[in-house]
Amino acid sequence: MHGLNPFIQGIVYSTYDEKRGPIPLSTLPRNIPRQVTNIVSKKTLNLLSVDGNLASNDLEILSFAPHDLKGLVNCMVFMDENARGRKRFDTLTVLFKHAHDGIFYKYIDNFTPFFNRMQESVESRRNDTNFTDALPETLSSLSGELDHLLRELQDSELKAGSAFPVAREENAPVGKELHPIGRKVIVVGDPGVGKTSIVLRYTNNAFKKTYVATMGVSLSEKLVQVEDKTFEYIIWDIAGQSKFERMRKHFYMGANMKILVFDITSKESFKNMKDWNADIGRFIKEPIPGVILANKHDKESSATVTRDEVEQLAAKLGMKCFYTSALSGKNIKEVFEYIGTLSLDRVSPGK
Ligand SMILES: Nc1nc2c(ncn2[C@@H]2O[C@H](COP(=O)(O)OP(=O)(O)OP(=O)(O)O)[C@@H](O)[C@H]2O)c(=O)[nH]1
Ligand SMILES: [Mg+2]
Repeated sequence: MHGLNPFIQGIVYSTYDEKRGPIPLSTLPRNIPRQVTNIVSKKTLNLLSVDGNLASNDLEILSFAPHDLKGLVNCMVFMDENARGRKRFDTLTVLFKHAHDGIFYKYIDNFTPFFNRMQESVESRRNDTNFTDALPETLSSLSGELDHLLRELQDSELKAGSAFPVAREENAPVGKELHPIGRKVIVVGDPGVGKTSIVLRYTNNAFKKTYVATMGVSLSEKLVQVEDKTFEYIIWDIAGQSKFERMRKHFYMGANMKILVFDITSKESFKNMKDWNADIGRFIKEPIPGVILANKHDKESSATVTRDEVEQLAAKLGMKCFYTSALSGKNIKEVFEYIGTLSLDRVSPGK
């Protein structure tokens, strides 16, 4: 145990050394594999040098793909009389697992003040000779603050009724193989079609009559056994309202599976299925498997979309369609079992 918050895999402080290039100066825990710290230092400092206009103190999210990791990166530029160009470039990266990136995208503004404060304190000491020696303490106090913040966010989300993914203490540390197999599932479709209700039925076997529009994204997770493999679904229930359009592309990134939902009593939501599918395609380069849900099947008598139309759409998009009802629970479990078998085909050997 390294005492880090279970959502945080590590913290890396890097600098651009004039002779050696990008190097990690200090890490928490100390034993993060070299391959990881090297790629973090290179990629984050590249961000600063490639994009010269990038303001000091911008928070960015970067992917360190081969390691299933992402990082919240704080870029810093300090004045230093002794450095070439009189500037010193540092980055501070908080690493987390790809599957948990929703929390960091969603709450990036909540993290900013912590990084600002840390940067100020670093700035005042950056040119001290013992700066590097004091870094472990700085990282450890930042780690404590982030732990506190993450727990607060988790509490408030739980109170608000949305499921916050639970990062287990025994989460595999950096560099180790991950068990169970993490799978990011995105759920999209027009507002009010029943995305949140479907997820709630699946994860809690519950149903709510009142419609509360999802703000941005709501995350939940569920362990599923498919044949001899255990999957950890991280379900991203994405808000359908158009005001969330801009942030959506962030939510699509890294998805392994998609669930497209329409409401059989809303022709409009059915017509928009193609657009939702295309929207995902724009931001995810590799095609991902998915399924179409014709929801609110309990209201079949007032359906405005015919079976023929549904079949045509399914054929056109190359996906299977299920008639579901979050109200009655019809086909909900089956849908998730089905996408489990889809992802089985995609699990690469050795994973
Ligand atoms: N009769 C019936 N009502 C449903 C069903 N699924 C959802 N609803 C109702 O439809 C309304 C909207 O459901 P939500 O799950 O919040 O819709 P959403 O797709 O998450 O909407 P956004 O978050 O705005 O994108 C709620 O009042 C639900 O109770 C269903 O299968 N049958
Ligand atoms: Mg919703």
